[in-house]
Amino acid sequence: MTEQGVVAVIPAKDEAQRLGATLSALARVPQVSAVIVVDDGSRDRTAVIAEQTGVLVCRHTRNQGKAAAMQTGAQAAGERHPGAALLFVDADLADSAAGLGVLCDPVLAGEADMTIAVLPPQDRAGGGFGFVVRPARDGIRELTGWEAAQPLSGMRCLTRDAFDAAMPLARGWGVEVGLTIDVLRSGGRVLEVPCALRHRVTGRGWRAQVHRARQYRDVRRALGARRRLGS
Ligand SMILES: Nc1nc2c(ncn2[C@@H]2O[C@H](COP(=O)(O)OP(=O)(O)O)[C@@H](O)[C@H]2O)c(=O)[nH]1
Ligand SMILES: [Mg+2]
Repeated sequence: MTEQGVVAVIPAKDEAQRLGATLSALARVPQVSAVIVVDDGSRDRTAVIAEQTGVLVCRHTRNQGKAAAMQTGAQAAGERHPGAALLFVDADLADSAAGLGVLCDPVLAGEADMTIAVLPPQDRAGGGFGFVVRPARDGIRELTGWEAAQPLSGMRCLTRDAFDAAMPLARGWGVEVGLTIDVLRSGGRVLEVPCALRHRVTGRGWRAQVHRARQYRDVRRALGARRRLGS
């Protein structure tokens, strides 16, 4: 395993249906030298599927949220691959995860401290998504002057130094907005990179609305905490 590559960290909750395809696609990305799945208290076979592919699996016995899972994965990565860049990957990308290489290149080349994937339009628009995207984008602009096309995008590659500068992470679903602001405030160069990724579409049912409401709450909290810290 070479340390020239990046360590992929996949936070996963109840992703048994799509994780297998995501892992096989990731195995075809040459820039990825190791993969860590963090099973965040799943009630399905997520952990078993990850273990069967031979990647490192960290388990939370209880659900702790996306940010906590990312932190657990990053810590395991730091212990086994000190100094390696990290690639955060959502578990629901399935085959399209094979397109993540372009996200790693600018970081490995030293041209960016963090890259963020910009996804093409998805098959169906998610219900009320703009309701969280807009405050996230406005908050990042207000606090850093930086304009994000997709402020909530979860696929990110960053250097170890950039990650460490952003610790502790904002909780739950505020983690992406927090990372962007903290990396920029620490002087990091952040770059959005178009990536041909597809993920599960969040519909308009009550579950989706609950997801969006939680996302909204966590984004507001992440922004509030960073406003208090000042710029
Ligand atoms: N650790 C953790 N990850 C979660 C949780 N809920 C969802 N995820 C993961 O976070 C990623 C994004 O979730 P997803 O439902 O696709 O959200 P969306 O893309 O914003 O609609 C996926 O990899 C999920 O498995 C959770 O409670 N804890
Ligand atoms: Mg998704």
